[in-house]
Amino acid sequence: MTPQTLPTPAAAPAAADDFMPLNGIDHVELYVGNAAQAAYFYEHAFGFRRVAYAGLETGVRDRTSHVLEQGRIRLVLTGTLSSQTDIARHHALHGDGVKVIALSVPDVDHAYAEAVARGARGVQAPVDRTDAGGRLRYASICAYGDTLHAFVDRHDYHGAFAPGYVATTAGPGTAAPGPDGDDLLLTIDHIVGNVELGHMEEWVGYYERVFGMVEMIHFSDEAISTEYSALMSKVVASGNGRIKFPINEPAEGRRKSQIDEYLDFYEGAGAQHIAVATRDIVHTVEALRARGVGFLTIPDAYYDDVAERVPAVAGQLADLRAQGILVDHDDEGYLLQIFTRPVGDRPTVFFEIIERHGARGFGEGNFKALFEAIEREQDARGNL
Ligand code: TYF
Ligand code: FE
Repeated sequence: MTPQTLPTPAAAPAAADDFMPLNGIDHVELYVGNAAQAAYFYEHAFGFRRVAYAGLETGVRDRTSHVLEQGRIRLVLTGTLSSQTDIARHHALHGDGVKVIALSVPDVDHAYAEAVARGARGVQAPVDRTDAGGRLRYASICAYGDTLHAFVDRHDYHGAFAPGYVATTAGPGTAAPGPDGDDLLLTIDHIVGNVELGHMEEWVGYYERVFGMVEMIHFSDEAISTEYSALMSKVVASGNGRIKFPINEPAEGRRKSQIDEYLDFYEGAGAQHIAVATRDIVHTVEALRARGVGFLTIPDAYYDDVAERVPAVAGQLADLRAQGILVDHDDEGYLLQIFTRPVGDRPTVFFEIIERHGARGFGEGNFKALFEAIEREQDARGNL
């Protein structure tokens, strides 16, 4: 197994002018229709481990939340216990989706004050959440659509995830590690947001202004279009390179853009995909397939010129072809990637599995093959 080369962080800005230091993604919270069953799915299909739970048994009366971990990835799956909560409203409108992208910060009060001063809309002013496990500091602000960014500082907290939660290791949610006992998934590589037509620049500006993120060279400003669907995309990243947020907006095509399909079914802007890094994508995809995860299908002809395009993967070609894994390269290296089908009822949220070997891009060389695969699925959904 070749060790993965994580993207080298760009030169970090000097501490003095980094008004918004970000350690990384603390967790991603999804609001779902049935958190008990979603937890079972992420555990048994994706190989996450249950680590914490909050609900009626822990004194929480309006919701139930399951916290799952794998590698450095932490997901919180939250469902409502009544029709009268924000969770119920969010789920009725959007279906299963990402509600909170929580960022680990050294100082929640500072992060919140800076964000609000720079034009972010505050949702939750900084609060202490405390219990026997200690003190967790938390705040949140609005992002695109109904999505929030939270700021989390857990350095004084030593309990299970957060106050109100209890540690869980056994029961119906017994740990289900990968087939060889190793984690299949290591970390979140990027999280993509889909925003309405004409709003991409505004959201790129939001990340630049509020978080001090910088736009990464992605692909040209021209819309990426295939026969039917088209989109525009720009990527913002934190100065230390640990957080990458591509933002997509639909563009004119012959038929409905895949981004429009998302916006229609999500009923607004929201997180489109969570890309998770793995060290051995062939093994990971094999294991995920065996556990029932569905992936987009790529025509076999895609593999005809892969060994020429990216000689470094020639020896792995049969495995990559067998698993339908895509290959791209840039001047810094190559990457391997694959996309799941939407994971819920609506054709909205999906996952990407990515193995980087130096390349810092997002698979631009695969966009045509990938978008054609997405369009075949759109056709099957009657999306003309
Ligand atoms: O994050 C990215 O940019 C790649 C490619 O609707 C991509 O994963 C871009 C747009 C899209 C699906 C995948
Ligand atoms: Fe991606």
